[in-house]
Amino acid sequence: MRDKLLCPSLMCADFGRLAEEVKALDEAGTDIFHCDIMDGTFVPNVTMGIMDVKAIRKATSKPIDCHLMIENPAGKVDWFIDAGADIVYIHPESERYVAKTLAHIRERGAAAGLAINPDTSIPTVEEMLPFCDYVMAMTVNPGFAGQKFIPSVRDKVARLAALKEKYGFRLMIDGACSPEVIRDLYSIGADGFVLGTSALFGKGKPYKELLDALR
Ligand code: S6P
Ligand code: MG
Repeated sequence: MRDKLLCPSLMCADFGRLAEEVKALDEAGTDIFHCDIMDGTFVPNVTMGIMDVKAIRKATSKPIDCHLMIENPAGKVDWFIDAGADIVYIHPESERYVAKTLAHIRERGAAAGLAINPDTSIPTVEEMLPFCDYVMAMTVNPGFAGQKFIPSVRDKVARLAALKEKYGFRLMIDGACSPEVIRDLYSIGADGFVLGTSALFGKGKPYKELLDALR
């Protein structure tokens, strides 16, 4: 059976106890810590920043990803790699030189990720895929936790899964990943899932119990 990567979305954690939350999630079996970085322009919200990433880096040795929902990320990816990110996702909708920026992330020794909005089609990003270690399909419009899954993205996930081997990327899903969505999209080829309010936070159960059940 393929690995299933479980990636808690830390914007959904209790920030008053961030280091404790990270340690508890680490011990419960997190694969990758997901950090949502927003600029209030590319998406209508602002959440985490560089200081949060540095604090999380101190609290875990597991991989950290930074999902950059910001305009023109090219000049800013270094900030997040320097803060401790192992994986950096950029959006093609916010960057003119996508492949160049992905190549730069790799040159810096991090893994390069492309996060694509629900209405961004595969033909518009296919030339970028050789530069990707991870491709993350957004199943909500980015900006907020707790939104509804957009069902039309399922077909795109299946078509992206068919390209994984050719380009050598891992296929991730972000947005409204409930246990049912995870089961279904894993069965059609998704490798990893960002876990927010739909599966992990605010459930009143220990993280380990929830992560074990999802795995
Ligand atoms: C949304 C962001 C996500 C959310 C995550 C929340 O813009 O990129 O990473 O934090 O999707 O999960 P849920 O289960 O509350 O939708
Ligand atoms: Mg995200």
